[in-house]
Amino acid sequence: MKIKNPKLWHKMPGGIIEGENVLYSRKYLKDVENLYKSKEISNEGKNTLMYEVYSYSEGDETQYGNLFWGLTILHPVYIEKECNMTKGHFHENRNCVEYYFGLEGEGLLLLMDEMGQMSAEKVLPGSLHYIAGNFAHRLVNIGEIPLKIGACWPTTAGHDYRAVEEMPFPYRIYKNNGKIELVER
Ligand code: PAN
Ligand code: ZN
Repeated sequence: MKIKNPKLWHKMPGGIIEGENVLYSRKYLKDVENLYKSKEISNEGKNTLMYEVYSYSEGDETQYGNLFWGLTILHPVYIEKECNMTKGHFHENRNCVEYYFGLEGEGLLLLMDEMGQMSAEKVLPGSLHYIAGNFAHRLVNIGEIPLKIGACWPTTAGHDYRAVEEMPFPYRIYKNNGKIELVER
């Protein structure tokens, strides 16, 4: 019997499990500019790479009980001092929970319930974050290096971005002279 080599999931960007069932997507500023307060983004700025998402699963994605394993990389970009963030979403299936955990860099995880109440957790290497099924979640990079987090969630969860567009997270996150500021909209 041959012993198999393990998948080095945290090295996904290095291509270690490339060619297997890995999905990859990226967002440029032009894809997410509406999230930011600034309306003065140059055409050149719009091509800034903001974040990358790898996700991986085996077997049938429509099968209840199956899981995605994911890696998100949020680059250290500031739009007039506002920190880089993911779009943020609820899961379409509000029963589907998720774990995030910090790998590299420094961030915040914003959690918002369906009434629009928000809390925030510090994300750092080794931190573990349980995201209940009925909470919208958004990652924010508050550091100077890429923020990398691992994630695990059901393949049947789905992404509900619309609910967050209709009821945005109530705070914007800025870094001003090295200090993090949460500013109410
Ligand atoms: C993550 C997120 C990823 C990107 O894999 O999808 O961090 O964030 P947005 O999807 O909000 O752009 C996750 O939470 N999956 O469920
Ligand atoms: Zn999610």
